[in-house]
Amino acid sequence: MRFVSTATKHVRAGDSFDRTYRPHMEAVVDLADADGDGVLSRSEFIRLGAPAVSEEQSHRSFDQVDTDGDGSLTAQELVAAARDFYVSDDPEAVGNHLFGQL
Ligand SMILES: [Ca+2]
Ligand SMILES: [Ca+2]
Repeated sequence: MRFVSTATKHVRAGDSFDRTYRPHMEAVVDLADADGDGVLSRSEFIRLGAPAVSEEQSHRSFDQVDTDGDGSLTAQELVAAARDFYVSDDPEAVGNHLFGQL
């Protein structure tokens, strides 16, 4: 429990979470960005799919994480979803659609 409260405090503190997570998400985008435009299209994101996640769920996740609705995912949108996953108590939080629920 102490780990969870300490980790949550770290995630909520300033921009330290973004600084820590951004390189990870940029690497994910780089690996999956087949056309090299610097963002993930829907098809690039779907190809990333986790084995336990249906293609239908991947489409729903894409729609949730694409918060500006431009049809592509940036590293920043993925970082925001990850932050949301760790700090939000809302079961419908965007990050829960990407990573599942704790
Ligand atoms: Ca791309
Ligand atoms: Ca977007």
